[in-house]
Amino acid sequence: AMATANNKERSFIMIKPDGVQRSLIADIIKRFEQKGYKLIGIKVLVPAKQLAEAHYEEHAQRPFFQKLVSFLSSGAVVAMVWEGQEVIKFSRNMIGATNPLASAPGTIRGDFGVDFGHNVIHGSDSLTSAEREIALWFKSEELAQYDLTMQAWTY
Ligand code: FUP
Repeated sequence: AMATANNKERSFIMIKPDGVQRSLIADIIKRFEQKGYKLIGIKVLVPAKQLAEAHYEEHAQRPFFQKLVSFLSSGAVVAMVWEGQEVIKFSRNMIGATNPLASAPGTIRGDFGVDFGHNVIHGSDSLTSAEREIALWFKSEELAQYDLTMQAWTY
């Protein structure tokens, strides 16, 4: 990586209740891990309605808002923070289009998505939303700082 690159960019990634119910946790994590991104925060929770509303606040005036919020708080989610160069843009590419009928094969929604409203995963869409969402879901002490470089116990 170039010295000027921001290897510390962070994105908020969340496996939604349908993704958890369909046993996709390991597969989704594996994609980010294999690409080389660094997992610095992870937890499983059933989001309170208030948290779900805050997460989707940009959609508060949309007709589908209540459905969106009750879906997100209907079951367990896996909330994560992934770190690495261009992670926001790259994870949106890995996630694929919002409409599962339009998302390319090879993307998470293209491979697993069935329904427009239940689309398996969320990923921040900009630096501003990433910062807002990370602060909403995680305390700073829940984010780990560490290196992924080779250690003496690896070949
Ligand atoms: P995305 O960033 O791809 O998750 O999509 P959006 O932020 O546009 O939408 C957030 C969620 O609202 C999506 F998961 C799907 C849902 N949604 C609807 O249910 N109906 C709509 O018309 C638009 C979005």
